Amino acid sequence: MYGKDSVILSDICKRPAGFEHLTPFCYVNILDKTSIEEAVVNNNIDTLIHFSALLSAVGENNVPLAISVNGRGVENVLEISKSHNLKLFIPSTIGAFGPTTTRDGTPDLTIQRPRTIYGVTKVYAELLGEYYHEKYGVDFRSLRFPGIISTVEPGGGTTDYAIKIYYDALLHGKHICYLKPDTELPMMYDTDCMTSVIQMLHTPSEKLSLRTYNVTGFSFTPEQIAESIRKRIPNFQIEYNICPIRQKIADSWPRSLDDSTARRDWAWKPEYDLEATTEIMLELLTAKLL
Ligand code: AKB
Repeated sequence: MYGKDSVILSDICKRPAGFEHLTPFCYVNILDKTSIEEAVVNNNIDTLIHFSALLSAVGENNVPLAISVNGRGVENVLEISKSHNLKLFIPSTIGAFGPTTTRDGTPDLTIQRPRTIYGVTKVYAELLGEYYHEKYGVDFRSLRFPGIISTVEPGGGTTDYAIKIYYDALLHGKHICYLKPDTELPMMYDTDCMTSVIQMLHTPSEKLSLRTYNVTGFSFTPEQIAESIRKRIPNFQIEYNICPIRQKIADSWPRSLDDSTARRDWAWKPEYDLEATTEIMLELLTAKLL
């Protein structure tokens, strides 16, 4: 869409095999402000998309690292966005809500008392970003995502099972799920996620009534996703071995999100439902794995 030379990927490790041809790439350590600033200045960057974070489950196992990557990382990119006049996108999450939030049709503006370090640092990112916007005019934008389903293998989240289940269905015909069969969570397919970021970044500032919006695709339980897979792989089996940490996190998160403000302000509309997601995931993973 932008031309491959207009986007630079960055990481603290070499990019994965198969992605070499995609776009230019550079080393950036989110905890080292100089390395971010060098990349911004040397490449004349105007927009920064800040994805690095420890997710909900892995964050609970390494709280100090989550505080520094999720907290210090956000402070660094906000300061650099202020100094170099960047547009800045930082994703937020359903994890920014907690057990005292309404769990069905959770609105944009409501109680946010998360009980994970991931959630606490994401509320910090939302509030600090909005503060930098108000005080310094930084063009900060954020979306609260549900679980994102893509073919990229997941890393350390509570919603990871919704990706792993497709891998397991194709490779083993069986998935052992760490959440209870009736645990309902909101999710979204990869393409819709990327579309929402691009659409929101393109929306003129004056049309944004918020700086942090909910966006969502569809909600389901492990039982329901298993049923959707079974329509295409009839022998597929699901068993349950509950992980208390992830179950507790999932039970504190919304079952569904109200994203009507995003729909109204910048015409947000997801394309993928559960059936379309199962269809594309099985098709793409069949090509990748089999
Ligand atoms: C997680 O499960 O931690 C993430 C999220 C919902 O933010 N996928």
